[in-house]
Amino acid sequence: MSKVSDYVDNLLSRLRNGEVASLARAISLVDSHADVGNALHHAVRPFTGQAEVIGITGPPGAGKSTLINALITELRGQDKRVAVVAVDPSSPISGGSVLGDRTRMGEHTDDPGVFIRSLSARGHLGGLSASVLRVVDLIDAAGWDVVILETVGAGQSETEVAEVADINVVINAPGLGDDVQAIKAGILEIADVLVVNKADSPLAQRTERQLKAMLQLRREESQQVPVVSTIATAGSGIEELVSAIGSQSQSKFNASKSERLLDRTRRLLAQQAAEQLKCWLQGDTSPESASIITAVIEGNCDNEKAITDLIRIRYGAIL
Ligand SMILES: Nc1nc2c(ncn2[C@@H]2O[C@H](COP(=O)(O)OP(=O)(O)OP(=O)(O)O)[C@@H](O)[C@H]2O)c(=O)[nH]1
Ligand SMILES: [Mg+2]
Repeated sequence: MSKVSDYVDNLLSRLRNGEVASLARAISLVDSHADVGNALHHAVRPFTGQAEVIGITGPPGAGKSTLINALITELRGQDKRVAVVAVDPSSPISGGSVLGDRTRMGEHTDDPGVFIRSLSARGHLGGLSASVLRVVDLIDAAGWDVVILETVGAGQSETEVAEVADINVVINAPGLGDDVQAIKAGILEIADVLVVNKADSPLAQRTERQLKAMLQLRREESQQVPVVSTIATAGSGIEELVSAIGSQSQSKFNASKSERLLDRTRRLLAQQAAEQLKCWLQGDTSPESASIITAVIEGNCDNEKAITDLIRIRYGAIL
């Protein structure tokens, strides 16, 4: 056996025994060292599929971290072990918002049933969301019941990271500029549950009305997306939120863990395939590919056919 596989075996068994330090180590490895990280991710795979991954997304200052703090309290009350991964796709280095997160979830830092980790957006070959999924797999294999993924609102990459979650909760709050505009169209589309936080504000009802109207415009199945009002600072509405998440999860995956895992892994593979194809196609400067691209420019070939042809001539793929 090689040194790498000995090391991976040892780390895996400590991880499976619930050693928190080994989880932190494993996350750093998967996050940075390609070879050992890949081997480790491969090794944990058979043990994944138990944890439920809940995405919490929304504009800066909507109250995500405060709400997560309240959610942790609720879930701990149900005896669930909760891990939180905070991701900021816009900042290359974890900074201010992470410090903020630590304070807002501070009351749980001494609880061995709570694990909080921030992930910076720096240096993720193959895409940030693929990295997040791998980290989620590690936490899952380490036996945590729930993984909460906090993503700060930052456009396209935010939506991609949010897609890692089985169930997405999108949070909005009054008083964030042009209220509902703060929620980007793309993120609304992936919402399984919508939250109007800061319901103690006099403007909250207006935000809720606007949100429901926007939801109806943008999604045909809008009536299936529950809108929950919360006051995260007071823990109010959290029970309702947990039950809305539960029922959405039930209808989305038929309450089946294997279906949830299938769905999650399918998304991981699709994202990696997209990244890989992009690298391949961009690097292909052969005369054959140039002639296909020229055909596109001259209007003699549509994009879909060109993509198929580019893959076929270069890789002999059967499409
Ligand atoms: N009045 C009121 N204030 C709240 C509520 N929830 C959160 N806040 C406050 O709103 C501010 C932002 O809360 P955070 O939890 O840090 O928001 P966030 O969405 O995590 O912010 P970022 O991580 O920076 O994107 C803090 O000052 C909270 O105390 C609420 O329900 N009512
Ligand atoms: Mg936060």
